[in-house]
Amino acid sequence: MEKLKNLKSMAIRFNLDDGLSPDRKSIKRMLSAMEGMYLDNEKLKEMLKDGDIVVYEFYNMGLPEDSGELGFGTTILYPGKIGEEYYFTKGHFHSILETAEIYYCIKGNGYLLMESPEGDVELQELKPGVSVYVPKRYAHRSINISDKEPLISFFAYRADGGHDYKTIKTKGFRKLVVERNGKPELIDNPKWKA
Ligand code: M6P
Ligand code: ZN
Repeated sequence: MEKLKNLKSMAIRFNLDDGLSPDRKSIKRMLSAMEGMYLDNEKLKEMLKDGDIVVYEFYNMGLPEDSGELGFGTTILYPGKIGEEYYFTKGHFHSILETAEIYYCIKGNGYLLMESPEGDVELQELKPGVSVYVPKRYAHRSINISDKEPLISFFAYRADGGHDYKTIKTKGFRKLVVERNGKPELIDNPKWKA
């Protein structure tokens, strides 16, 4: 994307109901891009036979990725499950590990799952009006536990923080949030590779 030069202030609208912006194009994460990330990958492939779907979408303002700038926007994570696992975002460490991030939940109900390289796990509930501070060094993943509403949050982090997906893609998170007896439960990831 053409870098914005001589940056002036800008006003970007994010709809409080659906989280979408009329001022920017969103980045869509399709179910096909999540292959291998859910416990029940066979179920995912079966679902794909009925066609690909948007699991979540989010925004990148295309600001210069330097330490003085902020990356910000909304993430809209749609409701759904694959087997007993709720829809989630891929999850990532930041390329500059010492990069914190804030989330502010606008709508829906879910969790932010976080874990450090040393294996410390943090879980915070996301509900409208709740802001969550994601500490430096923690990978983070949003999880939507609603069966009808999207989980919509606003986020901000240092623009050059970057995204390291590799570690999570290969090892997954140590913990998963699944639905058991109609309720969300935090369980050990049986597939987690040390
Ligand atoms: C949030 C922010 C973004 C991130 C997006 C999608 O909106 O943390 O930086 O890109 O979620 O999550 P992921 O990058 O893990 O797919
Ligand atoms: Zn992040």
